[in-house]
Amino acid sequence: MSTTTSKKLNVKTGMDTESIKADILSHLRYSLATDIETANKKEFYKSVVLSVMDRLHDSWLNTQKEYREKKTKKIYYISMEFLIGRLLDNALVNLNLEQEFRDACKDLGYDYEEIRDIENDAALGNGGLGRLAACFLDSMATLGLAGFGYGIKYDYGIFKQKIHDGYQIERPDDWLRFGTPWATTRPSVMYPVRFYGRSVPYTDEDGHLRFKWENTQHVYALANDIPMPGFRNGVVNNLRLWKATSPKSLDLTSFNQGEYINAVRDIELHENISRVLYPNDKIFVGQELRLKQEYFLVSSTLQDILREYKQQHDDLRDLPKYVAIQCNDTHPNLAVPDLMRILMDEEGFDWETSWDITVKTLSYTNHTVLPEALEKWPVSMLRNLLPRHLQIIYEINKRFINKVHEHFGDDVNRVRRMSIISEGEQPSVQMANLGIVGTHKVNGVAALHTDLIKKTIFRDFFEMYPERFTNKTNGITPRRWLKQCNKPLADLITSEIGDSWITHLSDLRKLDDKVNDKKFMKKYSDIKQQNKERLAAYVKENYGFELNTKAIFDIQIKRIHEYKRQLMLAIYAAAQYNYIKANPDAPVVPRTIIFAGKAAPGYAMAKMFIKLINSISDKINNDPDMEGKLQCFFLDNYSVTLAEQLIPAADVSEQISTAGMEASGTGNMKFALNGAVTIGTLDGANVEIKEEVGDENIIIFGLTVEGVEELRRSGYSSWEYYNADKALKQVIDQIRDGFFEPDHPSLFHTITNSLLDGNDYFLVLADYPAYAEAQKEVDALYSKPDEWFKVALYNTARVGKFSSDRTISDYATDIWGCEDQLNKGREYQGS
Ligand code: BZD
Repeated sequence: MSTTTSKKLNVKTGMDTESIKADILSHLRYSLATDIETANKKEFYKSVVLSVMDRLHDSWLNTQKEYREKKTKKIYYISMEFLIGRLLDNALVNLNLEQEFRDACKDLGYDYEEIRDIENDAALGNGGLGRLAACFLDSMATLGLAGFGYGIKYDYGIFKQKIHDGYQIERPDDWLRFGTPWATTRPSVMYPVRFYGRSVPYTDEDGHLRFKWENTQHVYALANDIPMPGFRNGVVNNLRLWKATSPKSLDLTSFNQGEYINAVRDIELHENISRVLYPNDKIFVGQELRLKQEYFLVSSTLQDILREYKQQHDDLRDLPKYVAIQCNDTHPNLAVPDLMRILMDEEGFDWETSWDITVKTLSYTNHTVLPEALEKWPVSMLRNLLPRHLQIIYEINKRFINKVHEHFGDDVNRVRRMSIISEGEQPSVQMANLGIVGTHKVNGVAALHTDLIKKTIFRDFFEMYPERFTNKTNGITPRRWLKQCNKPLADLITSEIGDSWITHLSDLRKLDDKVNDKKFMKKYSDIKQQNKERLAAYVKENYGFELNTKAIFDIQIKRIHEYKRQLMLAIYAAAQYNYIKANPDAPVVPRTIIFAGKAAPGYAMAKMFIKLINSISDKINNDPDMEGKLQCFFLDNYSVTLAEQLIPAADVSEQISTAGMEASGTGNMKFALNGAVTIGTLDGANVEIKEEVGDENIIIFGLTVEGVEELRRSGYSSWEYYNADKALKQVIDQIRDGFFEPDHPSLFHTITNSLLDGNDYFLVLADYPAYAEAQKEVDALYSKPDEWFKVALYNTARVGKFSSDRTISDYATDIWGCEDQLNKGREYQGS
C-alpha cells in the first residue's frame, strides 16, 4: 500500500472538533493540493464540505445496503426541479455537528458563517414545486423511508435576477463554475436515452404482433449523486441528478472525414439537454428541448429503477409491491408510455399485464388549475421525437375512450373533454389526462385545491374514477425552515418544551400555554426584533439602504405573477404614501414593505410589476415626509438562501392570491411557523392555516372561491370599483398618469389598461377595499404589542400540521403503500 493511500485511509471521520480539523487539513493537502497557509476561502470551504461528506459516506452506503438486504419498498420522486438551496448548514444540522464544525473552522482561522456563505445555492427549480421536492427529500430521509429523488443536473439553474433602473435583467446562474463538492459523479451509472427513429412492427415467435423502436439517436445520461441525510437517524438517501453526455462512439465517421469541428459541435448539441432549467412556472411553452429534457429524465430514471429492481427481484409483475414512483406534476408523465414500452417491447409482457403494473406503480401530483400551465405536447412533435411512445399513447387513449363509452354512454362532448389526444388544428397530448388515466392516484396539494380539481378541470375524470383522487396538503421541513433559519427561536423553543418538535412539529402546541408567560413572551418578541435587525444589517451592507426596524416588516416573497397580486400590495403602499402626504400629522403605524421574486423572462406584465414596485419604492424612499413612517423595498435575486433570512424577520406574511388560483402555497407555512401574522385570502393552504391557528390569529379578507364565481357570473365591472373607492382611484390614476415615472408617463399603461379596460381578470380592484380594511386591522393589532405577539405565538404553536413529515406520512400511507416503513426503529430520541 502506498503511503498516500494509507494516509487517505487514515483520514479520521470522528465526530469531535479535533478529528474534523485533521480531516479539513488533510483534504486541503490531499484532495486539493494546497495547505492551510496558502488555501483561499473557496478551497477551505471545499475541504469543509469534503470532511462533511466523509461523515456521510458510511451511513450513505449502510443505508443503501440495508434497503437491499431488507428488500425495502423504494419510493422514487421524479421531478424536473429540486430547489435544494445550500446544503452545508442542513447537513450539519442533520448530523448534529454544527458546533464541532464551527469550532473547527474557528481554530483553523475561519469564521463558519463566512465559509457557509461561499456555497452557491443549487437553484434547480422555479418556486414552490421545486422547493416542495426538496422538503420531501428531507422528510423521507428523516422518516426512514427509502425515498430517492431523480432530477436533472442543470448546468444553469434559475437565472440570476439583477435590477437595472428598476427593471429585471436575467443573468445566467453559473452555479457549477467551480464544481460542487456535494455531487459524486458515477461513471458506472450511465444509460443511453433514445430519440427519433421509428416504430417497426414484427411478429414474435408466438405469433404476436410486436413493435421495435429502431434507427434511434441517443445521448447518455450520467448519474451525479447528492446525499440526503435524515435528521440524526443515520439514514442517508440519495438525490440522483442526470447529466447529458454524448455517446462515446460519436461520429467516428465524421472524424474520418475530417469533420472534427462538426463532431465536437454534435457533442455540444447532445449535452444541451441538461444545460438549463426552463424559467417558466405556470405557463406552458411547448419547446422541443423541454420535451427532450422530460423524456431524458424519465427514460434514464426508469432504466435505473428497473436495473436496481432486477438485481433484487425476479418478477416484474411484483414491481408495484416494491416500487412506487411519484411524478411531480405532469412533467415526468411520459413515464406512463415509457414503462409500458419497456414492459411490452423489452420484457415481452402483453398489454393488460403491462398496464396493470404501470398504473399500480405510478402516481401523479397536480400543482395548478391554471389552464395555461397545463402541458399539451403537439402530436407532431412527439411523432418525430418519440414515435413509439406516441403509438402507445394512441392505444392507451383508444382503450380509455372505450371505457368512457361504457361508463357514460354516447356523450360526445364528454369524450372530447376526456380524450388524452385533443383534436383540432394542432392535435396534442394532454399530459394531465395521461397522468390520470395511467396512474392509480392523483393528488391535489391542499384541501381546497383538491376539491377544485375534482369540480373543475378533472370533473369528468373524478366522476369516472373517484377513488383515484386524494388530497395531500403540502408541508415544509421544520429542520430548514425553523431549526436552521431561525436558530434563536429554535433554541428558545427547545429550552422551553424540549426538542421533540424537530421531528414532531405538532409538539409546538405546548407553546400555547406560554402566551401568558411574560418572561417567555419577552424573549419571543426580542427574537423577532433581533431577526429584523439582522435582516436590516444585511440590506444595509448589500444595498446601502437602511430599513426601519421599528416598523412592521410586511413581506411578500414569491414568483411574480398576476394571480399572486403583488400589484395589490404595491397599490396599498402607494395609497399609504398618499395618505401620509395628505395627513402629515396623523399618527401612522410605521411599515416597511419588502418584496422579492423573479418574473419569467417572457412574462411582460410580471416584469412591468417589478418596475412599478421599484418606481413606487423610489417615490416613497426619497420623500423625507415618509421618514419613520413608510418604506418600500424590492430585494433582487430571490432565492432559498434569501428566504432563510427574510422569513424569520417578517411580522406580516402576504398571501393574497385571487381565491382559487394558488394551489397551496408553502411560503405561507414558513412565515406562520416563524411567527408572522398572515394577511390572506381564503385560497390554497391559507384555508387550512386558518383552521389550525384559529380565526382570531389570521387576517382573512376578500372574495372566496364561490364569491369569485358569483361575481364573474353576475357581471364584474372593474370600473365600478375604481369609481367607488377614492384612495384606489387616486393610485390607479397616478400609475396611469406617470406620477411614479414622470420621465415616461405612459410606461405603466399596460397595467392600468388590464385593470380597467381589460376588466381586471385577477380581481385586484374587487378585493382592494377589503384588503385596505384588513391592513388597518394589522395596524391596530400591531399597536398593541402584547396582543400582536400572542397572535404571532399562536401561529408558531399551531402550524404543526404543515410539517412535510406529516405530508410524507400521508403519501406513504395512502399512495405509496409503505406505511410500515415509517420511523421503523429509527426514531430520533433527542440529542
Ligand atoms: O407548487 C406551485 C403552486 O403554485 C403552489 O401553490 C404550490 O404550493 C407549489 C407546491 O405544490 N407550483 C409551482 O411552483 N409550479 C412551478 O414552479 C412550475 C414549474 C414548471 C412548469 C410549471 C410549473
